[in-house]
Amino acid sequence: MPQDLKSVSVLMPANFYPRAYERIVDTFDAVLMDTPDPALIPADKRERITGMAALLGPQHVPIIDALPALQIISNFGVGYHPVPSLHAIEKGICVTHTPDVLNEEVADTALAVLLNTLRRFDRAGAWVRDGRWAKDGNFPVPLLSLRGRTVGIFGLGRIGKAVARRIEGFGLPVHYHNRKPAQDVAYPWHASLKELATAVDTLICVVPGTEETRHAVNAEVLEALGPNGVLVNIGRGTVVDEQALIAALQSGTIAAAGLDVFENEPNVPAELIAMENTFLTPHIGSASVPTRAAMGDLVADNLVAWFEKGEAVTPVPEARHLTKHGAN
Ligand code: NAP
Ligand code: 8YV
Repeated sequence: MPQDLKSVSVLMPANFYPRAYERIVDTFDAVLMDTPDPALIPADKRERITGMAALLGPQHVPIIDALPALQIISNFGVGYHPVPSLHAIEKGICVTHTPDVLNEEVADTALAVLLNTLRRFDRAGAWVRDGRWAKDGNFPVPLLSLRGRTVGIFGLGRIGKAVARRIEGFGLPVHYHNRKPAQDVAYPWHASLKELATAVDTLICVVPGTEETRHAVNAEVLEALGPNGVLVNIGRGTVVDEQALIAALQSGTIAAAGLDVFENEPNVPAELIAMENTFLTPHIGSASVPTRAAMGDLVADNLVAWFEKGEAVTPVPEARHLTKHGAN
């Protein structure tokens, strides 16, 4: 018999993303807690909390360990932090994420970051707003262009393919590197990231942040990209060795970088901020109200499906074997 969802206790940050917050508060017995500190879990809820919604990070490990009845964690975002997720899954707790609903939005952002890095529309806009057009004359013509480029995609998955379709629309060739060739595309595949970087002059990173991808974009890869090279990172900050990138941008090893994600968010190295040849955005890949609402709906839908039907809608690949039947 389906559970009365109002009797299901779900832990969630009080300042959670609006749609997810509203849906969870309306549907479940929501337990609100902004700081993930086990000491703050109300004593009468500790044994009762079976669901959790979060933007999962390593700080959640003690919370996971403090909730003996926890069955499912619904993560806001397609990328999921490997540390708390794998820790939870090892304990038999299902972890879900929000794939597909943000593909096109994030791909739009990737192209916006790439175009701004090359053509500096941000600074051109400020030139008008700051009255410099009338005062100082024409906006200085940018050195770089998208024209004639060959684009490499590191991580041709759901979002990577949406980026590739856009690049094709801009009339440019696409190459890629995944661990294995994708079945449904004809773009040239390269067996290593260095081989990809050698073949292209524009590298867009859309891989997840895992142990395997940590600092995959290093000094050697940047050297292979070359002096006309442009790096865009829309995946995870850990994928790029930031110190190697700073050195490559300072020395002219590559021409420019556009970054939406950083190693130690929200802290961005002062060197990257000070440089003329960087375009930086504060992790806004999926940031529009409609897309964040779709993500919020999927966060809530995963919890509802788990407690009503016994299976999540979009478990992360490592949790696909978990069902409510096998949980606490
Ligand atoms: P996805 O469909 O799983 O695609 C990931 C791709 O990366 C796959 O094609 C995979 O191919 C490849 N890959 C994984 N590990 C690799 C490795 N070690 N070496 C080479 N290739 C590897 O994921 P998605 O939905 O496109 O999302 C990708 C990532 O984008 C997310 O994990 C998240 O970190 C990031 N993201 C960022 C934002 C933002 O706001 N900036 C928004 C959404 C997502 P193989 O398995 O064949 O290697
Ligand atoms: C963030 C993202 O989750 O989905 C992902 O992996 O990186 C983004 O969509 C979102 O910005 C929440 O902070």
